[in-house]
Amino acid sequence: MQKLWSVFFGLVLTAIFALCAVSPWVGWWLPQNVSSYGGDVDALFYIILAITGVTFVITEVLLVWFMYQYAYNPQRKARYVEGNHRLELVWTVATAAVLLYVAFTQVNVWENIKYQGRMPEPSLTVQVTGRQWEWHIRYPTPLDVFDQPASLEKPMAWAEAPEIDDVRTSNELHTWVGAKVRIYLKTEDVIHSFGLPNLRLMQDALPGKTIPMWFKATAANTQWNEAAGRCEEPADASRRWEIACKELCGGGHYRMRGRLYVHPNEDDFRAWLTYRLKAQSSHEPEKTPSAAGTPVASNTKE
Ligand SMILES: [Cu+2]
Repeated sequence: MQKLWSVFFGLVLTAIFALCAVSPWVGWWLPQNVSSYGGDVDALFYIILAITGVTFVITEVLLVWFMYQYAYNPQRKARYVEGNHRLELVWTVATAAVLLYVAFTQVNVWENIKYQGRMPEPSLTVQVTGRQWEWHIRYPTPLDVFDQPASLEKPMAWAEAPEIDDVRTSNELHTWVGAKVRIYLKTEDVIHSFGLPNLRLMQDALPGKTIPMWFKATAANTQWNEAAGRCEEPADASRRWEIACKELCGGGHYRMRGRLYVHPNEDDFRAWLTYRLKAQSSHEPEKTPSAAGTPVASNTKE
């Protein structure tokens, strides 16, 4: 009877392992990667998964085997074991070596994504502010005072000093394929986390701080439709790329979601941004949003 428990334990573990093994083929795996550095992040994920996965399987097999072999037996006396210094030394050193290996393997990827000094010169600067429970997103104006195309790159000081002709959206981040996007992330209230799973990018927003982050998208999922006054939705739902708050930030945390729109090129993006600029400078007095997260009057077309 005692041995049955080990069999049951082993069967549950085998079922869990089988579920993990099939998940990449049934769509329960990583979302599509559309980031220039996403491949490096995924490679680290697989290295760590391989190390922890193999260790997990070995320890669980041993555990089940010991449970079976040494199930309770009233005839057997417990043995007094003092420990084994050599064995303890071996597994301490081996664990330290694995951790050091992971630490050195990840350092370059981390620097490329997170170090300010390594961030490329942006082709587009965006300022994102989290608040309970939505993302406010601010772009530089696409037109200068003579209605000529203006630079979309702004210094960090712009994150602190909004300009009157900046373009604002709620919960919608737009960019184009190949653009090096610099984001200055802020929060108005509590800690939020700006998460873009398809870009393999996540950053906490901390009260009182302005935090730079960057990415370059490698695939498009929308196109500006000037006649309809909206961005085309991708037919395939898996190409609707999500922005999600990844820090539990209050009762409405679950609806603190947004969308990432990647236009095919800069002209298409500028056409959208120009439309939004004109819409927001000409619209009627703003209506009160009916609920947090609902776009204001100028956004109702989408
Ligand atoms: Cu949040």
